[in-house]
Amino acid sequence: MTTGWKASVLTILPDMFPGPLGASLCGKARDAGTWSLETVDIRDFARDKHRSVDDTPSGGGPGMVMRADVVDASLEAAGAGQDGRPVIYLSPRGRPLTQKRVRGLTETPGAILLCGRFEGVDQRVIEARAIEEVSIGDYVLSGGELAAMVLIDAVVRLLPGVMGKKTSGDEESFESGLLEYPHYTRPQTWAGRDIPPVLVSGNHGAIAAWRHEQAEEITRSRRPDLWTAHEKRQASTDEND
Ligand code: 9D3
Repeated sequence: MTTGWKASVLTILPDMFPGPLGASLCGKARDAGTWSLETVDIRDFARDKHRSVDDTPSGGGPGMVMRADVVDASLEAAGAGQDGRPVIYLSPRGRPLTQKRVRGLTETPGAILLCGRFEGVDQRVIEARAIEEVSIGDYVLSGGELAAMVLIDAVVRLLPGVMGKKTSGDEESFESGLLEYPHYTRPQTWAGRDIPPVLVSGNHGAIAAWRHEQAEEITRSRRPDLWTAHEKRQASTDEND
């Protein structure tokens, strides 16, 4: 394939891209043609002399709203609905992005990512094009661009050939529902702290057991939501054997 997975990012701040996506693993995969990035400057689709992309909210209230006509024209130009790529609007009121959705996106030819600024996009264009809304978490960003980069990074690292086989296995360990155990490397003693002796014992059974306990304790203390889900899975698995 010549282009690979294609991300089209619709934004009024195209200069933010590729940004971090041009470096490291994502940058190398892009140079290799595993994926490609196109930015579409929404402002190019404004029709008035001031090139306005936003207007005051109907019904009143603070801030500005991105115009349906301008956003829709940018979506059309990006090929929305023409090539099997889902259109995703990065929005604080979207469904939370999950590893499951990320994995699903690796099976599509790419994605068209609409980045909001101001208070958001006119609801009519979201409905007219049945656009999926996705959030990256419960905190407030200045706009959708960084969220689009997060989504792209998460997808690209899963594309074939981007990471070694070993790291895609570590994917599965997170999906098994526990946070990771702690890691150590040489020197054996640093700043008066030793590596836990079990890790240098050579006893692989004891090492695996220790790591599992640590993963459980870290999950229990930091992520009660994951811990509860893990316990439920354990209970239903035990029932069946
Ligand atoms: C007062 C209402 N605000 C919603 C929380 C308005 C508002 C704040 C920030 C509207 C848009 C934004 C910009 N944020 C995003 O575009 C965004 C986002 C986010 O803020 N948090 C998590 N995920 C995302 S995805 C896009």
